[in-house]
Amino acid sequence: MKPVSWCWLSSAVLAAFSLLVAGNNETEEIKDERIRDSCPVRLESSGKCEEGGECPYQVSLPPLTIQLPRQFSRIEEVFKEVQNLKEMVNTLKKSCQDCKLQADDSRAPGRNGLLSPSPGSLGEADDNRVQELESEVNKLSSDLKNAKEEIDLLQGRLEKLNLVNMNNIESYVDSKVANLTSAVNSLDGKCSSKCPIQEEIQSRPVQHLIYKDCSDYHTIGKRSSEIYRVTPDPKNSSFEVFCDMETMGGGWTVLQARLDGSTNFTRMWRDYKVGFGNLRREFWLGNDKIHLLTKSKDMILRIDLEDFNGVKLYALYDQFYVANEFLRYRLHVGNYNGTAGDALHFSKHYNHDMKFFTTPDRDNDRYPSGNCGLYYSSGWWFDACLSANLNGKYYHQKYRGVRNGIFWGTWPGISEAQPGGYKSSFKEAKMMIRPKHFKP
Ligand SMILES: [Ca+2]
Repeated sequence: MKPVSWCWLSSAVLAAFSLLVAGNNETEEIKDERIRDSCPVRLESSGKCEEGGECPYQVSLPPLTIQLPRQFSRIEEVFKEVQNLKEMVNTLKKSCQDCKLQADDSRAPGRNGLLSPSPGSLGEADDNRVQELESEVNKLSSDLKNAKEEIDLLQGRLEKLNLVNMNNIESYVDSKVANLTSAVNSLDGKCSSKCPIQEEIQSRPVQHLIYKDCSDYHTIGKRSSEIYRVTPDPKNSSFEVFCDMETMGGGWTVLQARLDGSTNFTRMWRDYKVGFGNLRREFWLGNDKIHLLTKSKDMILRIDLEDFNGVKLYALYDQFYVANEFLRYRLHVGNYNGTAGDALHFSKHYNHDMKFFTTPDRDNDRYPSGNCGLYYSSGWWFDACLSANLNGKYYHQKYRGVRNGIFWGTWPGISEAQPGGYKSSFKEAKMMIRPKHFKP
């Protein structure tokens, strides 16, 4: 019974195995090989049969190989993937740990010297910084102060240089004007003697359509002291002047007149520039016009004065020229002659020659602490400040206080102390010019 059952068992196992193999659609070769290599099931006696007893049998089975379905092979892939995933997770985990460490690092105070110091040291450092900034500000402000002082110093030097340059320019212009004037005069002389044609032209009336000053009107026979129109410079427009055709033979162009106080002479730069007043009474002709008149020809200046005692004196200057506005109407006056004294060159300290024109609103004087024009209420070629001022206030009698009346420092007795500090003034004053070479 038992061997049969073993055999059956073997057959059943084989059948099952065959079924498994048949279930698998493997290739025929594998099946053939398996059949070839497989061992048959063997049932054999162990050879140690007991007398009258049963012999033990043993079953030898061939090595068992179970073919798993193909899908099972994916397990390996899955396993590999799981392995990969595991590695990835580990990597991530590690990097996450690193991250955390870095994050902790960045929170840690005082690392690498780049991070914020602790609150305690923060305040201290701020204080130090504030102190540093304060000392820097102090240093800068002291530097600025020094710079300002230097600038002031340089400005002072610059002003001096400007003055020096201005003097040079003016001297240059003056010398050129003098040269040109003498050249023109010499040409005039040549023409009158050696150029008959020119002489003919000169004799025509058209030649005197332009009257440069009052002497030209005198030349054509005008003898009444009147208002005439003159054109000292053809490039500039003509203007009216009052001509004195009586004093010293006439031909005088009047620049200034005082006789009754009807015109206020306390005026600003603009008024002195263009002129003001009434040509028939009191007036200032105007610095621009005076410049043009004295520029066109060499002029002489005559000053006539009369005090309230009826004393009449005069001062004559052989040279008189007033520069243009750019040169602040600088006065050039020289070669005094006359009876009133040379008040324009009173002394080394009171000298009006070569001085700029100053008005109450334009300080060009040599008095450093103030404006002479403002103090003495007029426009004039102030030094620091004056030994003459023909544009002072008109007083009808002696006056007290600041000597701001019409003043001529060389007038006899004018500087003598008056009882009660009274000062003398003038009843009349007049300034007029005529060409140096004019022969009435
Ligand atoms: Ca001054």
